[in-house]
Amino acid sequence: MGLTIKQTAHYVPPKVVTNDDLTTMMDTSDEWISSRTGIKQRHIAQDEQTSTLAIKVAQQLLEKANCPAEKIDFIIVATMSPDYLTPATAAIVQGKIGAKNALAFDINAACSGFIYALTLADKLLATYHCGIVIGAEVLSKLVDWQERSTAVLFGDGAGGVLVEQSPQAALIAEDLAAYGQDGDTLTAGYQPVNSAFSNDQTDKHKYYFEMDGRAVYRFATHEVPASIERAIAQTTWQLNDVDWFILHQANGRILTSIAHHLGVPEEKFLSNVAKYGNTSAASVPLLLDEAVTTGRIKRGQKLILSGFGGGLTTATTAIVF
Ligand code: 4VN
Repeated sequence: MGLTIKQTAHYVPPKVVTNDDLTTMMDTSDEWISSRTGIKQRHIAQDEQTSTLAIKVAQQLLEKANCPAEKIDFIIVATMSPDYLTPATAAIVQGKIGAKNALAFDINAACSGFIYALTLADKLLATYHCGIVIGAEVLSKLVDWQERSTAVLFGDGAGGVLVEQSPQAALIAEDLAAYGQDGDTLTAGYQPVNSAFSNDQTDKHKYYFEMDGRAVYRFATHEVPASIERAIAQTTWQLNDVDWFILHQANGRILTSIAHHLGVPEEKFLSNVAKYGNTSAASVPLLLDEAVTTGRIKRGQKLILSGFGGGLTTATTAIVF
């Protein structure tokens, strides 16, 4: 028994902010942003919360799968930008779509979150039958819109999958890892201690994204190929058998660098970073759904899904779609 992906869906807020739009807010240029990151635009939430995006994805999944909400046993939302610390974004989704028999919780493994959640879903499907796994982010609320080194990178969006228990396991290998000792190279959302007993004087500034870009870039180019190699080693596949690599859309140049490290043609690395920027936990399911919908990814194909980033973390799964 294992997991099979029944349906995929995505939703992004309608407002598009182009690189040129950003030049009116900070000292940057389309040339700088596109040449270093491959990003041309991003979608930004105006009135939508993270749950709003996730609910749209969940509703589409139910509709596409022709599945009544009562049949859903679990809902996992991977996010680093939840509406609240409690209730969980997944619980908000559960209430809104009327999945009255579902358990619901969020997980935070930053840019690896969706893959961590998918792997957890695989374990839950040992006893449960049907679930929804969503990656959803409104990263724009964690961005300092005066700070050009990070503001140009991130965007908002959501993607997800409806998964079912199946005798034919589709998730055939997993490799999850954490490097917490390097966690301070990528932080956002610091919650200061604020009690009658505290003297915490931490700079509020820490609420917004802070990234040692070089360190995280170096981490990604070394640890992501290693994680992919370890996942492949658990299968009967060779690297060249993989039809598509669906990686976290951190930055276009990082994808090129990872492809070179692995010795795989870059054309096998799907990308939509130009349209959406870096959407953390949402980027893998958003790319997966676009590639399925446009017919690039077909049933039976061999996929590598891989996330990497905050934590620091990496996460790879090998999937027969
Ligand atoms: C994983 C990664 C990144 C990331 C790291 C560095 C970076 C994205 C640094 C050099 C800069 C262009 C941008 Cl590898 C972010 C996350 C968070 O999701 C996860 N961009 N860059 C330049 O000057 O060229």
